[in-house]
Amino acid sequence: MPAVEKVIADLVIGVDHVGFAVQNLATSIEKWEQVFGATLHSREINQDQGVEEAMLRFSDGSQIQLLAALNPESVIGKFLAKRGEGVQQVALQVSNLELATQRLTEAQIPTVYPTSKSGSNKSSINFIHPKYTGGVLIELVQYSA
Ligand code: V0V
Repeated sequence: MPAVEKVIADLVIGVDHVGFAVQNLATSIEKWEQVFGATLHSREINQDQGVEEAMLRFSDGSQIQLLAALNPESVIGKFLAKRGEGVQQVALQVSNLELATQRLTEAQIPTVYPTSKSGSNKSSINFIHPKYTGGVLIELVQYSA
């Protein structure tokens, strides 16, 4: 059993966002704006991840991410087909994603990618597989300075 205490404890800043898989991005944005009072912060296409995503913010700075599939074979497309709409990820902001990925790998905690990928708002992202975290996909996100 590898040592898993404090693996990335000094690198985690806090919860960055909760991500929802949605069928229709425009309708979902409208719902979060109209019903819950969130404000659209950004909207972009990430071809690498096969998603169109929107980040919405509340007045305290907390964020909701809405993820729509660009095609049925994408991660979100498969998630929607298998499970329907719902929470797809919880994202933690980290101060150093490469170091976090390295430490997780050393501790034999399964990351989805060996190195960082591009995320929204010029971030770098990686993920911890849900089989390690009680069935919840954890995204790790680092924003450029
Ligand atoms: C799959 N499973 C999940 C899950 N996806 N459990 C909780 N949350 C999820 N999101 C479970 C599924 O129920 C199965 O459990 C098992 O994992 C294997 O399922 P699968 O359908 O075969 O899925 P895989 O293995 O093909 O893919 C699972 C992984 C995939 C985690 C590898 O979702 C992935 O690559 N995720 C990272 C990329 C990503 O999520 N991109 C979209 C967001 P049982 O049946 O075995 O118990 S992009 C994004 O967030 C961006 C751009 C951003 O933030 O900026």
